[in-house]
Amino acid sequence: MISRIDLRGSLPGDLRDVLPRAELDVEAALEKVRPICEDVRHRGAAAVRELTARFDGVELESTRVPVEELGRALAALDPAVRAALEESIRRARAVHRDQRRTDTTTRVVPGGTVTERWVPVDRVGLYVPGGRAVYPSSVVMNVVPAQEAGVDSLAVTSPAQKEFGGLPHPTILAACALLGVDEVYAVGGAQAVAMFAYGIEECAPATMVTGPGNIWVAAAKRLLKGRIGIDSEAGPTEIAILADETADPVHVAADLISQAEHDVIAASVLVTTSPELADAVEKELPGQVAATRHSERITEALSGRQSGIVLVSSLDDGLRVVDAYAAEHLEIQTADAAAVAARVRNAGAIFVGPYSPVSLGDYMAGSNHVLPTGGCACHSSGLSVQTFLRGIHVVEYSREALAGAAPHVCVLADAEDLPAHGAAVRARFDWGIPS
Ligand code: HSO
Ligand code: ZN
Repeated sequence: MISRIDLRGSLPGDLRDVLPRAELDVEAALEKVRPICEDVRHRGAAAVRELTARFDGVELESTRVPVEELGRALAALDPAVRAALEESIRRARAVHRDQRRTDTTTRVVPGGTVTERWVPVDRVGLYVPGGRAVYPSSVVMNVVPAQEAGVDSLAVTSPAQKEFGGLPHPTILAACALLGVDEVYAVGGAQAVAMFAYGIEECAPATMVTGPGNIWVAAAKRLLKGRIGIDSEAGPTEIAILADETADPVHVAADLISQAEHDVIAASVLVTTSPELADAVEKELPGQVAATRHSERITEALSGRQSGIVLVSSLDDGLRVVDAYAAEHLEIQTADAAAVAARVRNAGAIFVGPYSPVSLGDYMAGSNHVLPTGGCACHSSGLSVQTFLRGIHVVEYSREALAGAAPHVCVLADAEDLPAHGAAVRARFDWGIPS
């Protein structure tokens, strides 16, 4: 069911060539998405309504979901789901509140200061997928950091669903209500991203669009990036587990399966120093897979070339492998897991020890579950308060402080053959630099 890669000899120079990984061809979707975005740009709400009729089979009177529908969805929400969402929000808020930045002022010289001022973006549009993947937890993970960053205006959009009378999925609406978001649209796909980027009659343009989506949403985000800010492009989900002989094969198998449940192209990778553990996990998988609801999807994900068990000869090699892979989620199930985790350099999030499975992080750890995929964890981080902030440098120098810097400014300006730069300083001292 799952392939093996034996790296117990010496490790290859570029590990990324041998490690399993899914590819998503967003580039190919760009040409299809371009006319959709142009249409929304030029014809606004009329285009969004036509595209919704064409792609979702729903005739919308208005793209905006009436506020009463949010209250209605919350009233009808299963109380256990409500309680779990409330606890998830509470924990996420606690973690994200601590991420808030305070402005810092550095006195560079007497009379010369640079302040870094943190300012939230004005307006965020959050995309929430519909259809097969209904993730109210992702509404929490996107909305909470934006709110804690101090974003004033927050709108959510999710595809219109025929079976719910043209509204987004009711659990999504209820999650919005719990989070205090009352601006919600029933629009999905590339047209939703274009709606936020350009604005339409009933929806003001947003400064940033975040949230996961299908390939059309990813392509529209790539196309419109620059006009709008985006979070990282969400690819298929990944779990890597670094484990030694102390790991419990039942837990390891369950965790590999848990993320394979998302998608047939989801990736589950075990990196281990223990051939015995590898054998035991391989033995464990079929039974657990057969016993779970989405066994077909999971089987396809686990047997795909993006998943596998990688054997290494030492924990050091294992660390090199997981660093090269730069997983979205990395579990450490080894002896002294905290010390091993401290040595990891590349991962979206790290789950340490036997009682920190990825599923905990998906819903209830307080951490964010929107994380970099596809190896992007070597240069990017997951969603956080920082995603929604800009650090603005505020420079304030007195006459004396400028005089002190002036000779150096003029020398560097001349060295770059930009004498007018130096002149802008000299002009303030009657074209001479005071000594
Ligand atoms: N594991 C997914 C998030 C998620 N899991 C939502 C369950 N619901 C990507 O981090
Ligand atoms: Zn998940």
